[in-house]
Amino acid sequence: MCGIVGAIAHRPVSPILLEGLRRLEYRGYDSAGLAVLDPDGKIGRLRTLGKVAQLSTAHDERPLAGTLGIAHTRWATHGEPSTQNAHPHMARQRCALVHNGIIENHEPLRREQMAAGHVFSSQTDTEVVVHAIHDALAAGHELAEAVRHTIARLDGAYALGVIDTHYPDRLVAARQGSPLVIGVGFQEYFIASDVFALLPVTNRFIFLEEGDVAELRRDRLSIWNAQGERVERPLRESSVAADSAERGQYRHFMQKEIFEQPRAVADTLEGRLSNEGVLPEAFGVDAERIFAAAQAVTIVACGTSFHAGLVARYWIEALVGLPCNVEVASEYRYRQHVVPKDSLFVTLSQSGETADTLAALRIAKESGYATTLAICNVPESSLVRESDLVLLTRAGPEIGVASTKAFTTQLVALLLLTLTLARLHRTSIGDQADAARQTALLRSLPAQLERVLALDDEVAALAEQFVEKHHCLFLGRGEAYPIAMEGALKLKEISYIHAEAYPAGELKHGPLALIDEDMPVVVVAPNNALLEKLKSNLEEVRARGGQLYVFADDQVPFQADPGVTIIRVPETDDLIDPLVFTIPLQLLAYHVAVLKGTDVDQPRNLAKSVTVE
Ligand code: HGA
Repeated sequence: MCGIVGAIAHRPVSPILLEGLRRLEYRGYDSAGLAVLDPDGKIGRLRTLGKVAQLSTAHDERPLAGTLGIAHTRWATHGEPSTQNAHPHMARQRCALVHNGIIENHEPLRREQMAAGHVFSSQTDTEVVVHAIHDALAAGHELAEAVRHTIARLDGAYALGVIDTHYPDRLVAARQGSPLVIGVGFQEYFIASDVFALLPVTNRFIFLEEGDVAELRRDRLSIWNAQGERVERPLRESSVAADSAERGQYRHFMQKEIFEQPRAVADTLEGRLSNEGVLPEAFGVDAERIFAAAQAVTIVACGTSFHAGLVARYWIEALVGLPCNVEVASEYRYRQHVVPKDSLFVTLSQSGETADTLAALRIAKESGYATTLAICNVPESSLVRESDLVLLTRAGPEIGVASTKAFTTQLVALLLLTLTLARLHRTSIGDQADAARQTALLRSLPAQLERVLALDDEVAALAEQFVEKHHCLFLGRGEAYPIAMEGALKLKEISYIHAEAYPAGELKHGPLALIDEDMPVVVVAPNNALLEKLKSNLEEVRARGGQLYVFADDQVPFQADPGVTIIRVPETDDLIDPLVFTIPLQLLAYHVAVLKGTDVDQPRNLAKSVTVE
């Protein structure tokens, strides 16, 4: 959340900053701003409410010239979205700052600074940081030192970019709890919240570690760790193509990402399967030994990733026979929990920077788990770096705020985990004979997903029946229940229709009271052992005049009747049902949102990569 870009170069930086912001916009989009040190040694600043396009237009009218600058796209945490609250924030026209994160002790700092005569121009928590840096500079500290001095007084999370009129030759950055990467060019350096922002200017990156402070000059880079010692951080080359964050022929990123799923799933499986099953090395050299000794699994995640974890609980308990607990990270991190003996701690996150999930991981590392495993889409993320074991999903950049391909590739990763555990724990599904069948099934997944994507037109037509609705219920049983939860989440995120998911068996314990002709009921109905039970639940809805929309396996003998619409999903196997049935629900949410005219990729109030608590 919130995107930061900064640049120090021999060329004008405004175009680099604006393009960087455009590429980071998925992280936050309520306001944006940039500050550039002009040739006269003054900081020019532009801030606008709304999206980066507004800032670009303002910049066309009043361009900022200069070769050193910082920029920001905001997702407000403290203070409403407004021009006044947009970053960069400045202190006495001397220094300017951009911030991602939350300063938890901003109130006492603000009181202290106001008493000392500082005038505040925003309601943000951020502004205290720039005044504190100003005071440290005024006390005679050099810029990097002033930043170090300031962060020692901050509680909370931050990624910072700072410029100062007295130091036209440097840009200072710092991070703690929020991501920040340095881009390395020829006689120029950049900072950004992620690599995509900088791909047009470089593919060489240095990832700052927690507590690092960096000073970027045109010809040199210096980094200090949290203890104030000079350190070298490795330079890495990114193989991500600059155009990977482009929409191409698609109308929205979300649509592109839905249709990329067969390829994303194929890439996630690539090199991880042999004809005998999941390759032993898939999770790292030592993983097999630890997995074989595991007696329990805990999965912690947020949002869509949490739903992937819930599916995995059905798989792991049924196919491996180990107890599996799944919990949202924001709850897990703040409660006392019991760590079962020899248990694995698994985190799921697209970005690997999800604040609550990262915090949960850090707690888990102190709590006596046998090992920590991250299932993540970003190789250089904090979650990956801090976990013992890693399985990377290879979904590629996901820009749409509503997660799609990250979810299905997480499911693939969790299936690989389940099958590996099953083999090591010698359950029947882990048998050699089964392994060949599972491999074939997994390999058939991309083709199966292609087939289900062919439902696009049918689902688009169906979407028309949802546009006028204000509420919607999603039902499923077994593994289909978390898939129903994910379908409801997609619909509410991007179409703003209130959607809830229930295990179908829970209907009569409450939600049945809501059923009438204005409450569409979407049902996830794979052809599995729970189908007959599910059908009885649907009769309960029909008997009360509910409108049913049933996504059913080809082979299920459902009858379309008045009040019952059936959407046939190509027949598949129980093991991969959750993946297959996810797709039409994503398409449904997408088409409803398009028809409603909402901002599909950047829905209101939300942002991608939830790096604040
Ligand atoms: N707390 C700051 C920055 C917000 C942020 O990082 N969001 O993700 C503000 O509200 O401006």
